[in-house]
Amino acid sequence: MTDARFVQGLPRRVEVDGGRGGSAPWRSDGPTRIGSFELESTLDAHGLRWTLIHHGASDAAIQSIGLVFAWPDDGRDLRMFRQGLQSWSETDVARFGVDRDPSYGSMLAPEVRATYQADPEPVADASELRSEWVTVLGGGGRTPLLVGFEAGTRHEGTIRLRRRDGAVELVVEAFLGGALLVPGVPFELHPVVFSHGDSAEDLLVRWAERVGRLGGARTSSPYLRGYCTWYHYFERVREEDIRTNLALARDFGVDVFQIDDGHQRTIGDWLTPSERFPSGIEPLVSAITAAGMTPGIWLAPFLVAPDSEVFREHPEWVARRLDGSPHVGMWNPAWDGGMGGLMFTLDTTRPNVLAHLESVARALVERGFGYLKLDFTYAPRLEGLFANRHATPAERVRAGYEAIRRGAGEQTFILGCGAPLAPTVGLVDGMRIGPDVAPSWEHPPRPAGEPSYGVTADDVPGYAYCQPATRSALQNTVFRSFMHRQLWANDPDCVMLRPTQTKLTAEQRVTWARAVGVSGGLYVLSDDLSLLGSEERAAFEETIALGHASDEAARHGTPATTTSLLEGGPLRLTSANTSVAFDLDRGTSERSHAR
Ligand code: 9PG
Repeated sequence: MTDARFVQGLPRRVEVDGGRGGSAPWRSDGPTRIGSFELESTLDAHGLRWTLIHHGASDAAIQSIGLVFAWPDDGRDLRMFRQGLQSWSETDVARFGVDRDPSYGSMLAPEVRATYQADPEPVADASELRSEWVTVLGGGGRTPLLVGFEAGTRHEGTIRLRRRDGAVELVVEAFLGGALLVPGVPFELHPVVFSHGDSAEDLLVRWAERVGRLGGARTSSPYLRGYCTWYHYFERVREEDIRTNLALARDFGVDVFQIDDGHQRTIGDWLTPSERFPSGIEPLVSAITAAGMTPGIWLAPFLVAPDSEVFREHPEWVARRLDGSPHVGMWNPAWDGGMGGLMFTLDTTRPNVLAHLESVARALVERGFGYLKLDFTYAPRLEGLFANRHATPAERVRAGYEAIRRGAGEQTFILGCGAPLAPTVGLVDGMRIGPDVAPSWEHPPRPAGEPSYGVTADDVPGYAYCQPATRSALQNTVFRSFMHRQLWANDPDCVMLRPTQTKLTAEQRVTWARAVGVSGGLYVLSDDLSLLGSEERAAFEETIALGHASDEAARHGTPATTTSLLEGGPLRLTSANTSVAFDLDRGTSERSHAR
């Protein structure tokens, strides 16, 4: 139920650019004026509807516009469900006044923070917490209150909780990321809904159901058993690794056999194989298809390496930094690419770039791929000079996804990864909803000669969570379970069951496989399958059966849910008749029969 009393009584003021662009008391009887901007808003039983207009002689840039509410602070314990911006961003429950936003005191470059949060600016003080797209507030025995944007395709949205001048404030902020507004042309912001209910989990499922319905979410792909090369072979995958595992994958009932990072000569040249694939990709596609599986492939479509053909032929396709140099969307030493791992970002506001993305997707589908994993897709949301300066970060990301969907057609399964969640609804079939797993429970140590990631947890203080660790993937799987089959099919990331060449204990391997199972999300194995014996086989059968049942329930509107989200109970996922309790520190789990 919407709480009209809450939403009608309490707005205080409107802020532009977090107050740096000015602020004014909110008016209920007409537009609120701040400098050249005018905000027309109505708050009623349905929530907030708002439209922004700029009056002036020329275009004006705007970072964000926020509506500030007074929060009735009664001194009780207050908690916030924190939803992260993109696939790898942390999702959890934070205690107001105790926990910190990852940006607090951050010395990282703004573009690193903008990889994981909508607004790259650090929070103003130690008390401030934020959640992206949706939040639920509660704790201390309160009735939980959900605050959520109805969509995120035109712009992103952030909800903040903070202490100002002794009072607690709730801020509902539309993030436009410096996009230019045209004088006199109304920019309709996404409506914001407020709802109260006894269960935070139910509120989230109902919100996701509404957002999915309004956004034309693609939720009907079949339950998916996959194989992925990444978490065993990493970037060193070879042609023969595909062949060996393909022969064994059939035995595991694999539907989609996905070749991950490492098949390409360099980032950006997606149709040119690496030298580790001397026969090229086509014979492997044929072999996978002949084995009765759908071939899948990984690409980071919006990134191009300095040494790629696409960049050398079309340097003008790349966005620019404010100083005019090529826009850097990622630094990953493992990719090299001619400049030590610096990768440039394609300008997804240029029609010829979109035509290129469309033709790459079409070419991959024509080669026989029916599954595309689109990775590092946050890149075009980072600040920079793009040809169309009227496009918001959300629109730049979505335009890229739209082009790929046009080229790939309706039948191709598109998996979003490293993806801002909100802008992609209606375009993706699956979505990675957590950071990378790893063959270790905690963050792997800085690599020494073994297949590895370029960037480690130590490189991103405050955001270490977003770097590979099975423990973090599990946490996100639990907290984002409500999205499954409402917004897309959740991809919790790969299951690793190999008993050797791993630092995961037997119990940790089963714990993670159970989490993937009970979540109902994509079940993708990533091992050298020849290492799996009868014990691993049994764990696979047990957890995939759990997955089938949970996914079936999710298709009927009841995804697996965690319990007492805001009361700080133990981490638990329950679906149909099974409940699994997790111990994140130890990596253990207990499976029980739910009522
Ligand atoms: C391939 C991998 C896998 C994986 C993706 C993504 O350096 N980094 O910060 C970094 C972050 C994420 C990452 C790799 C490196 O993982 O999530 O499933 O496809 O890319 O490179």
